[in-house]
Amino acid sequence: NSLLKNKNIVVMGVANNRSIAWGITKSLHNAGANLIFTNRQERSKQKLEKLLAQNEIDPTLIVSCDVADDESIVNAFQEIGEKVGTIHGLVHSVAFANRDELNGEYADTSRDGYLLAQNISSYSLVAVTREVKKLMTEGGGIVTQTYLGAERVVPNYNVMGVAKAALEASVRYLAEDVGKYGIRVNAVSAGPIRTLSAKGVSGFNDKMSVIEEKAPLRRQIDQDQVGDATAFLLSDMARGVTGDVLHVDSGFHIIA
Ligand code: 0WD
Repeated sequence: NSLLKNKNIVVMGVANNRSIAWGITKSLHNAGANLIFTNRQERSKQKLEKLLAQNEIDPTLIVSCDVADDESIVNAFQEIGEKVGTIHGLVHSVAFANRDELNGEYADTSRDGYLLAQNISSYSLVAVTREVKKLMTEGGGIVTQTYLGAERVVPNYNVMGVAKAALEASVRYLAEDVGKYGIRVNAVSAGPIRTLSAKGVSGFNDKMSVIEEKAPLRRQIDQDQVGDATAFLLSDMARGVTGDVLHVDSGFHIIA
């Protein structure tokens, strides 16, 4: 399809072929977008280059960006601006929390662990929006990745649930800020998908099996489903949608 033909879209957070951002990459590529990638680590960059080559996707640009570091964010988007120019879309698919705080009691979360989860998983969207909006001179779309643990208590998700709640509130406040420039900000709330990050959450397998039992569609969610929903939100088809959270979870969130 040509939903995103001639659109320049930045994808943040491809760690490997299981990453949600990789499913999104495939959907955006199929929709005809030109893709710019950011990676935190050199190791991820090498994996990404290999993946892209295997799938015959020619990246417009790959730059390094550590979202924990304002200077790194500023430099990354400056380079993107210089080498690519106008940006039409951005995918934010990064999060982090200490593994030892993704189990047990939320009340035991340390101050540092709390701030780290907020910093990488929530504040990063604010910092990135501030930089990318300068390049979205023709309007654009920003999509982040969230999870049901923001709205409900999901066992063990703990500090990350609170970070996702802040992320979803940020989506609304940012949507109001940048709406006047023709930029939309939305989130996709994906059901559980087996990725590198998901390995850190205790009891993850139980979360997956409950989807097959209880969700209206009674089947697992995969990266490609999240990819297609993200492509929709970035496209003109979703031009009337902003500040929203779209659940891609086989309908699980509607079930009591
Ligand atoms: O079930 C799941 N897997 C779900 C994940 C359900 C619903 C939502 N999500 C969310 C995650 O919370 C996250 O926001 O989707 C997003 C992507 O998660 P993923 O695809 O499950 O995880 P993974 O494949 O591990 O990718 C996470 C990325 C990695 O990319 P890089 O390029 O850095 O290797 O986040 C990255 C992580 O390293 N990341 C950072 N990127 C830049 N700066 C940083 C950082 N400081 N810290 C972590």
